[in-house]
Amino acid sequence: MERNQTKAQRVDMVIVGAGFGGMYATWKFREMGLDIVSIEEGGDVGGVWYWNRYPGARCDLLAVDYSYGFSEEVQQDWTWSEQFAAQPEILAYANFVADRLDLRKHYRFNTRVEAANWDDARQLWVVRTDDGNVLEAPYCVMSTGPLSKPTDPDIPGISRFKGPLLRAAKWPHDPVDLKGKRIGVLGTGSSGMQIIQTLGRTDCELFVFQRTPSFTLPMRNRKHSADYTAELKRNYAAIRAACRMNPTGGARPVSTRPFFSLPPDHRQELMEEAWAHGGHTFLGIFSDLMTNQDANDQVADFVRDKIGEAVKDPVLAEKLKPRGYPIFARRPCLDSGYYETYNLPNVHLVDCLEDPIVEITETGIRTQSGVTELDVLILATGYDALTGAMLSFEITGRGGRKLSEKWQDGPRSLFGILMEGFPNLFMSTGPNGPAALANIITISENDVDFAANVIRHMQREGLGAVEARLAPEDAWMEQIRRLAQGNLMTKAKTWWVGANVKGKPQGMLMWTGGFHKYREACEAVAANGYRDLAFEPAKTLEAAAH
Ligand code: N01
Repeated sequence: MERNQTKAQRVDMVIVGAGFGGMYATWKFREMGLDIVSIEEGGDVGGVWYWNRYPGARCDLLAVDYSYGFSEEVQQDWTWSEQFAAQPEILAYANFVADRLDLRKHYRFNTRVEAANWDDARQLWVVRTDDGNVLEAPYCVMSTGPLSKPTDPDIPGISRFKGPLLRAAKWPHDPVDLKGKRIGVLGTGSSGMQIIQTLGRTDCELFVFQRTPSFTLPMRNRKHSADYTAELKRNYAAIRAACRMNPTGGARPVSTRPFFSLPPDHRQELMEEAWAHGGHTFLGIFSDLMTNQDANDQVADFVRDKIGEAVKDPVLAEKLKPRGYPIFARRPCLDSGYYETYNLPNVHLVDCLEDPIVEITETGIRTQSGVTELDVLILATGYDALTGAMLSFEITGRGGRKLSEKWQDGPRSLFGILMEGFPNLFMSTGPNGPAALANIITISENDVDFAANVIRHMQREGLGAVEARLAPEDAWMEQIRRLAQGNLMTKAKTWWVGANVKGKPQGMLMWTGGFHKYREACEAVAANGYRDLAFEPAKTLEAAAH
């Protein structure tokens, strides 16, 4: 059948994505009795964990936080083996949830959305997929993920490289033989660091092409004992409640103690203790690290000293020490011996600030000083984050307005969930929410619950369409702008501010006020009878039935 002759399938809701946001939405709306089709480009569930199978991939948020709280059955029956789970365990968890809650039957895998257009007269979305099918649904949920559209570096010759070119973000599913190879790694963000500290300890010659050094803190991962697991399972309700009250959406220490409120020796003692303890403890000892440059400088000096202690060659240590931006203004990583990796004889640093990359050749990377011959090149060069996935297909809202037009100066929405001009389109962990600055799973549950409550309200009132009102959306964007003004996070060139993609509008893309405040803002809209949202009565009997 020709594509334009395809008969549309009518359902209640289309959900895009099989990451943790999409899976939760699929469960939630199925439980509400909606007829759902969920679409996923990958071959199975897991989102970023389905794709990111690179050596050493691991979540540096506590597994207990980075897991669903909505299902007592799931959290009691699943057991995390260690504090910070590795990718295979997280993917196994996603599969466990999909099996236990019977989610796969709603999914069309290996399928991409090509376009979603709002039909105003019929109050529904017409969604076209790359297999030529068309779905029509009153509601659409975009759980496309903040980090799902990888970017290749803008380096001449990248397509000429003859050896395997592997992307951290789309790692091959079949095993890759890297034994004894000369491997180049481009990128020293969270992905690159995990690859480097893992491959560096294997039989290979590793060449790290570092442009901007990143700060990282020791993870000091620990296995969960049986007693600890039992205690955890007894306390899940309290842990989830704590996550929802926390700025990070996780059960983490948060300090109200400004850096300079303590004498220098006490500050030093706290930093040493936190460093020795590992994990996120370090981030929770002072309250003003992202607002007080002097405090930030002193903490950065402390970490630079630690790099000096870890790396034996003082010249190399200097090259690995980040300078010129505040610590934690790029996403801090948690590592397991990252800096120490550079003491190994098979690990070589190419400092691209001193010796910039000129081009990629058929057999390696040419920097100003010469060519480094490579068998394999690994790209860990990041993502067109937060907006990239949503803008990778055509979304057309009311009156034929494209999302790319609405977002031409940067993303705009209310809470990263609803948008003026795009009725019945809900996002989970969208831009303008806390997104990557807090626990993605806590945010997903919040956002999907918000959407579910709005839809229930519409069902009760016989309403056919909802969107954000323009004034509250503008006010939310203004709050994001004001919060970011005093925040040192804007002082580094990162994907957080859109600086890693050429031509992307620059500015803080996320809500920096903390997850707890974000949740309160979402709840206030519901408590105020949704007056920040504009509703339309159902125009047709069919629309009224939803
Ligand atoms: O990407 P990044 P990522 N020439 O954007 C370099 C999450 N995550 O995939 O900074 C040379 O951080 C670039 O250099 P520079 C987490 O939220 C979490 O590592 O532009 N280098 C940088 O070093 C994270 O923040 C986990 O100078 C080039 C790197 O590529 C987010 O994903 C694990 C270049 C990109 O770093 C993204 O992390 C992994 C060029 N032309 C990811 N272009 C955990 O939970 C780019 N680079 C642990």
